[in-house]
Amino acid sequence: MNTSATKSTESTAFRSALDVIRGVEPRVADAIGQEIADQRASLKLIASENYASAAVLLAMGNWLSDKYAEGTIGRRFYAGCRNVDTVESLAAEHARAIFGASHAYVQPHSGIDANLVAFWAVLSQRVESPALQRAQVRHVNDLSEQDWAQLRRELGDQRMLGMSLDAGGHLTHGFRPNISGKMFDQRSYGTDPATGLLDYEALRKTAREFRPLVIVAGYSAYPRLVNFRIMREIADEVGATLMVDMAHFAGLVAGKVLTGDFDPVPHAQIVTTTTHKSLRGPRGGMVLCDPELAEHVDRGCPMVLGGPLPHVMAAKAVALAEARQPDFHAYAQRIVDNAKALAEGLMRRGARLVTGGTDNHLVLLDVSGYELTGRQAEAALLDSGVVTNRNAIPQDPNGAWYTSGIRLGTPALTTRGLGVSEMDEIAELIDIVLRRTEPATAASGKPSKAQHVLDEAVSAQVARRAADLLAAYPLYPTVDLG
Ligand code: DSN
Repeated sequence: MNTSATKSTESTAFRSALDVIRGVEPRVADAIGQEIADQRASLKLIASENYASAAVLLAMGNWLSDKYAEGTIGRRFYAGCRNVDTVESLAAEHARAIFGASHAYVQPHSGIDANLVAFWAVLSQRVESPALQRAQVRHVNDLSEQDWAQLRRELGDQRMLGMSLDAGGHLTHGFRPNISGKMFDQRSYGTDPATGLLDYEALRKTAREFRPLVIVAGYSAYPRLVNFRIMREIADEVGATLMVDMAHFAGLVAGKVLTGDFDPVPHAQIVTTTTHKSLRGPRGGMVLCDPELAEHVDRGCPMVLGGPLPHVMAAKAVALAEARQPDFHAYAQRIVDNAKALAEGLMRRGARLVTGGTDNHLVLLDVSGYELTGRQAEAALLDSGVVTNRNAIPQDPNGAWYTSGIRLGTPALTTRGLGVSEMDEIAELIDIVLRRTEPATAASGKPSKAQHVLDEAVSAQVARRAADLLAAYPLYPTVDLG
């Protein structure tokens, strides 16, 4: 279809949808319209966000949403699931083909859900527990208090070793306030304080002492590559299952930028991901695994998950079909080229980056050099039209709430079409804002960790330059809402 025909078809589809919604609750139609306007107007550098295609978005708004489909294909708890079976098997087929996985489970609603499914699958495969066996074959609602008590006794204190949150790991890799830190007796590995890089020998030593059932690799704020061959070697040495959470970099794996030792799928027994970050699909999760884990993973619903979302599985199938196209490889490579250009632009202007650069889609900027907390930097940048999120850095003196870092990612702006020269200008804008921002004074008379002061003329000027940059790369150029 030519571009003007596509433009007219997509515009008609979204306009008609908004008209229908407006007829019932106009405030919802307005909020949806405002969201696209806001996204079009902002310089989005949130490393975990992207812009899904019109086809992906439209695949979610339909009648598949009305269907219950607990269970899996061929083993449903509801009748009438043939169309759900079709979209679920298409999504799984595309996922297996892209990632070279022997099994794909596409029901998880999010990355956290995918990780919970994976944890239960590993426990169920590895731990001798009659109570767990019973739990797996019955609906969770049918389990008695005694069943649950026995399950807890039999599972005991299984051990998990995951990357610490401040080193770039994720909440679900055993952070104490998260359920993963309560399900397991947990210990963390970090990064080398001098370099910020993963220290495989320290990790090997911890694994030898701790003897975990599962080692979790993967990250949400580590700007370098992880060698999954070494991770598997360590896991094998201590008898652990290697689980990799590739939520952040799944698009780089799909796009064949991360291959060999840096592709988790050939090395880990189980890999989880979200589908909406660098993979550019709908908001959701997915689990890939070796054949021995497949039946355990497939029990995710109803063991761990509520009813699957068939409309989202349909959108996953569409997004994964897109990721199988050759141009997705070029997209994935541009994400990394852009992140490197952004990192170089910042460092040339004197900024300090955790690990001194990046090899993937994200940059972790230590804003303590600007004498700011992450929270102040995040707010000052937002005032100036640059959307980022604050993030802890290793051994962060300001903790996980105020933080000393800003995480910047390039998947979204790369989708929009911005390239390396725009990244250099963005580095300049970020540097201008952070140099001109100061901590406000708190009521105690000390510098505040939360409030900042930035001259409005500076933020307005940066916001204008950001808008000029974006004007050359319209978001959803084929969607005109009138
Ligand atoms: N919230 C995601 C992120 O921003 O990295 C991870 O869950």
